[in-house]
Amino acid sequence: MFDGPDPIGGPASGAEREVRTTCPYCGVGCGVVARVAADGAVSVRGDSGHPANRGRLCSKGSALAETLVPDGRLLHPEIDGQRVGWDEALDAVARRFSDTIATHGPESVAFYVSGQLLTEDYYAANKLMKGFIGSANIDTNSRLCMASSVVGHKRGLGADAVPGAYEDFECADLVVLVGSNLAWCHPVLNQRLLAARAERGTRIVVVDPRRTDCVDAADRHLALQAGTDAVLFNGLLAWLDDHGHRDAGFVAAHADGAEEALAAARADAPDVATVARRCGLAEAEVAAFYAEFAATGRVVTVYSQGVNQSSQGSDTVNAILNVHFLTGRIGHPGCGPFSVTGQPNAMGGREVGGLANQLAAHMGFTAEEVERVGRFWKAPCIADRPGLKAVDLFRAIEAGTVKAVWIMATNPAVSMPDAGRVRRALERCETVVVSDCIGDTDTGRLAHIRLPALGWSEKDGTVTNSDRTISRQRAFRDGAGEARADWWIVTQVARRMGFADAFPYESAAELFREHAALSAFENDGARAFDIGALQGLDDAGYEALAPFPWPWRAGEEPKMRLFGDGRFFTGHGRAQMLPVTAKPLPRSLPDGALLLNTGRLRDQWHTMTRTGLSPRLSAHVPEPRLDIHPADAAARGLADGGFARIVTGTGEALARVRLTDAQGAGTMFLPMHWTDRFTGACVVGRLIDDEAVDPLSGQPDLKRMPATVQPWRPDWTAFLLSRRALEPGHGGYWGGYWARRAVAGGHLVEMAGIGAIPEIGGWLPGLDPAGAAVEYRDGARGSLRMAWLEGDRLEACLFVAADGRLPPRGWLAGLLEAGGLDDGARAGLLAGRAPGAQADEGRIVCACFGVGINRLMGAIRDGRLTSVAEIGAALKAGTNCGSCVPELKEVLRHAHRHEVA
Ligand SMILES: Nc1nc2c(c(=O)[nH]1)N[C@H]1C(S)=C(S)[C@@H](COP(=O)(O)OP(=O)(O)OC[C@H]3O[C@@H](n4cnc5c(=O)[nH]c(N)nc54)[C@H](O)[C@@H]3O)O[C@H]1N2
Ligand SMILES: Nc1nc2c(c(=O)[nH]1)N[C@H]1C(S)=C(S)[C@@H](COP(=O)(O)OP(=O)(O)OC[C@H]3O[C@@H](n4cnc5c(=O)[nH]c(N)nc54)[C@H](O)[C@@H]3O)O[C@H]1N2
Ligand code: SF4
Ligand SMILES: [Mo]
Repeated sequence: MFDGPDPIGGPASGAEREVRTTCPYCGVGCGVVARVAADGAVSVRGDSGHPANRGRLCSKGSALAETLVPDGRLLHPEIDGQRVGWDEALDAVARRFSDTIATHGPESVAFYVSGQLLTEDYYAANKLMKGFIGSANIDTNSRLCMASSVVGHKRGLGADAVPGAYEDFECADLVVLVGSNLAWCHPVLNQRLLAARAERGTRIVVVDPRRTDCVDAADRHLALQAGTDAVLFNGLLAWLDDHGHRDAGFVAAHADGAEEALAAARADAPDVATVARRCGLAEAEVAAFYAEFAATGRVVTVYSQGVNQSSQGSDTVNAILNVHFLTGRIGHPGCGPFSVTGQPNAMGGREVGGLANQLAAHMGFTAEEVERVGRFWKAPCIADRPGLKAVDLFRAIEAGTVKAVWIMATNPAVSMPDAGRVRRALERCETVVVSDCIGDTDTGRLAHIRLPALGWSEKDGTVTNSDRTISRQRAFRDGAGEARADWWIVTQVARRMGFADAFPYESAAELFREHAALSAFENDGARAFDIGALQGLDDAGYEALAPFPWPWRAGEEPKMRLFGDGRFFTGHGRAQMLPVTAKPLPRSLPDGALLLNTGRLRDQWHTMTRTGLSPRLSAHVPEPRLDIHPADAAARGLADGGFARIVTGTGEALARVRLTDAQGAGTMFLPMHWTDRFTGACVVGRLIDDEAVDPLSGQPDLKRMPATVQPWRPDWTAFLLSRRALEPGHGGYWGGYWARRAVAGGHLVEMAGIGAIPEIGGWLPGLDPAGAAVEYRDGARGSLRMAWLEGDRLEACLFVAADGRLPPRGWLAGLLEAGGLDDGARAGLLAGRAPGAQADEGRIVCACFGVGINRLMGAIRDGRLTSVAEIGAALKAGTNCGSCVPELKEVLRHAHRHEVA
């Protein structure tokens, strides 16, 4: 359907080649062209022929080649930490699962999978569990991500189908971002929105308790109280009706439940004054937003985790759908509700039925559907009822009723709420199998059997992005070590469990054809998901498959936009408006506690197993960072750049403090990314309990956890730079606070501790303190500086200070990359700066061109730069993906404020 140059072949060796594939990070699903040079070096660029990005990439996409390093890959199957062959590992998984099922029944086993699997992998895992093991205990990390939207879609639209397309962002007149930090989390979609705004003046409203980078380009920011979105949208529904903005024709012909929904909305939010009070907003702001919404026909309401990850996420989704139904703003260019999905294949997982409460291909557990899928699969004992949702699944593991679990492509020891409890449950579980591309993950550490999976660049299959576009991910390199495709691993285990006939697959294409056939099987149009046109696709066609949106029914064209005809997938074909009653926050807020909000950073991806390998991406926010309002910080004695200890009922964490008024008073924000592999104590999942869960979707509330915070005052601080990888697993000193990251040429660990400085001998396994080439001690000031050389190259250096005064890291880190040290560098080594002292880059603001805060400030000062364009001309910063533009503006504002003062 979308034209573009023909994709060029899969893995081969020798000559230079280019392969078109898809970015493995967010749900925008950008097309990527990977170029493999004759020597095997990889570079990437955006695919100008891909409909999602038309050549654009963000900082994470641009840095993909940097993450294609062998560091940390799981290369061989392992049982109890010992390398084994594939046969032995697969036999062991099959035997352990079969034995458990034979003794305790099919409900005693489970799979926990992920939106980072390809559709073909997902399809195989779902078929094995639901069709052949006979239990629906397969759930996915999409439970933590999109489950509330799934419920909202099904209730309102009758199917889990995003109505619109990315193009709608470009032809809308108003885009409302609700609980979505599009600038950081869907950057290319944000770029498309900003380009449209520049061209046609699209207005943008941000609804988020934080002032995110999205606000930079917005006309209005509604910094509402966390958890009050349902009030805001109920109020809007009532207001629209009261002020004559109902599309009476659409409602009469195509929507049910309007009066009930309006009655509930009026009870909750009868007028602007009530909404303003309940949401903590000014009346004028609310009134202006409502009027703007009413006056604009082309409105897209974009929502994400600020809405979904809530104990009333499903209802909030329906409150949003209700206003689009009341005004008939759905199914046409430039309007509609738009759930932006997180993971590259969150949507594909929903299509195959990867959630425990779905069966397969948009079918659920009615007797008719169970019979139909069972017949299609020729499944002897298909599951006939929903299985356990993620939180309940891990509780069942804890209780011992689930005795064997296979975790694929997700890191629940970090990402689940009450991650401490999840870890204890896994420690107790009889059989834990983990398939991952990375060897040492927090979850992998708890596994009995570890299976090496192919990673991006090696794996082959399809993914579905946020606007239902299905794209191919293609392999362009051989797998690392003995890693194999996830679908292959599942297929092999299924065969060994006795289901060889149903798992004959030798290629991803075979799985795709079967998936396509099931989507069309006895589908008379009642099921939205139908890609029957592709059930006969041959291998060459699969290889060449160009991106297309579903549905693509046999004999028809793919459909970019749904519901334009006013027909929905509810039984009666009408949209369903639902009465929604806003609820108070699910947890009480003790005296002195603040609300802890959690989410994402611009340049990291989830548990950092891949983005953490990139020095560029790790430089934007180098350490776990707590954002807090200056007033809340002052009241607690917290200083900017100091440390904070954050405590909740389930756990605690240590993080660096950043004071910022972007954070609303009474709230704090911690990124979700750090794990035990990257820092001493900042697994955010440990801080959040698993009690507050949406009763319908099972999605946990990860954004509103009461927490107390206090200063943590170390007696000394230090950093260690080393050419060799530094990880806690390698031994050495890792007490108190530490955070490690990749730097060009090596590794950097920041450290801090209480009490006496530990014995130096223990710090650096393999490095003898007596072997230090240079050493400087100042007993009075409690400072110590040491450096180790190998030949004339810097091997490692350690700086410790009791007064907090440590040199900048940039120049020293650069020495790791340099060849031999010249005399000047040697002389500067212990001072931590070059003799001529050029400015240290400092924290990196522009990841694409590696431009740091110090260079920026210097250029602004010396070059008298006053605009982002001038910065771009001088330093290139902000001229590639543009994600740092809001931050550049902030730096400019700050620099000029300083100048005036
Ligand atoms: N850089 C980067 N991008 C990513 C990812 C990543 O790890 N890194 N992950 C991907 C995935 S899987 C996902 S799911 C998406 C998530 O994408 P987003 O949902 O955009 O990201 P989050 O940071 O989780 O949260 C979004 C916003 O919700 C706000 N919020 C919190 N509470 C409330 C509330 O009560 N009401 C409202 N209105 N807003 C609230 C937060 O302040 C935050 O700014 O990102 C995807 N993209
Ligand atoms: N506090 C808090 N917690 C959250 C969230 C939040 O906002 N706040 N957000 C939630 C959301 S929306 C999400 S989506 C989750 C994400 O959380 P996770 O899914 O746990 O995070 P990832 O780091 O993406 O884990 C993916 C794992 O799969 C591996 N992997 C990558 N590709 C492959 C592959 O092809 N095959 C296999 N077998 N393995 C692979 C990676 O190395 C990594 O270990 O976190 C959730 N948890
Ligand atoms: S926007 Fe998302 S899909 Fe596109 S390059 Fe960035 S991370 Fe990858
Ligand atoms: Mo997600």
